[in-house]
Amino acid sequence: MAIGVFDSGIGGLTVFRTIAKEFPKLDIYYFGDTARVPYGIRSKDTIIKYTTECIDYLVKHYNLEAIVIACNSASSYAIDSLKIKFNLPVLGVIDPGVRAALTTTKTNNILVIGTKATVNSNAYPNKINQISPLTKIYQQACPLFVPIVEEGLFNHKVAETMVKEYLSPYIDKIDTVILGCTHYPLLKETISKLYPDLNLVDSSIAILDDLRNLQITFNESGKRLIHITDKTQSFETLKNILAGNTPFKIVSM
Ligand code: DGN
Repeated sequence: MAIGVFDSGIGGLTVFRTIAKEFPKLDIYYFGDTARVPYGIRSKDTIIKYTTECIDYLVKHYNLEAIVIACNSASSYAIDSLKIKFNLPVLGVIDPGVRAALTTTKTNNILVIGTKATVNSNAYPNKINQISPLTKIYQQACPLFVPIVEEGLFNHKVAETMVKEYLSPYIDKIDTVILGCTHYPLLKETISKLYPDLNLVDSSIAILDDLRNLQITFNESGKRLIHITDKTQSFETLKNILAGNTPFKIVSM
């Protein structure tokens, strides 16, 4: 038995890496739809269609006990339909991210950053409002963060410039930032260097508790395989950083 970890591309390897480190004997099959990334600019129907096709592939090829949707854009739009379609626990990143933010904010003023799709979905504010209606929520789409990370420039001055550009309007108002995109954990160091007092919520860590709570077989052989739909330059750059020599295969959809 195993789990599947899905992302629109390779950014979800931040989640794969965290889960793999925490559960060394868990069998994990990662699927990154590198041929059709980015999902963050697509419509809800397309995000649901693409995500369903990729999960279908994993479910048909492996004996899965659960699926983790590492992609925030897919978690924002597709999670309900995936839960209906697949007869398995489907974990998204929104709920754990919200939980972690609400338990760690001291001022109850939170900034959510993500792709345009995630921000436009209002998935994070809706969830926060349900649990904590008095929390003040700001949102900011940061479309240039994904290409910066994919070019390996997350510690470069171009990253610093864009972090200032996107975050500075909120700094006096908030104490917590939800990193609502798979790629953003790689910018943690740069954000903390500029704004050391900010509390950064990394969903790849927050989701570990949800996994621990599942009745799944954590004690397998620690098999790992990465599936991609295209071998892109960004895949090679980020795979080296996030997943070392984990084997991979290219599949066509
Ligand atoms: N994986 C996407 C997300 O977390 O929203 C980012 C990449 C993309 O599809 N733009």
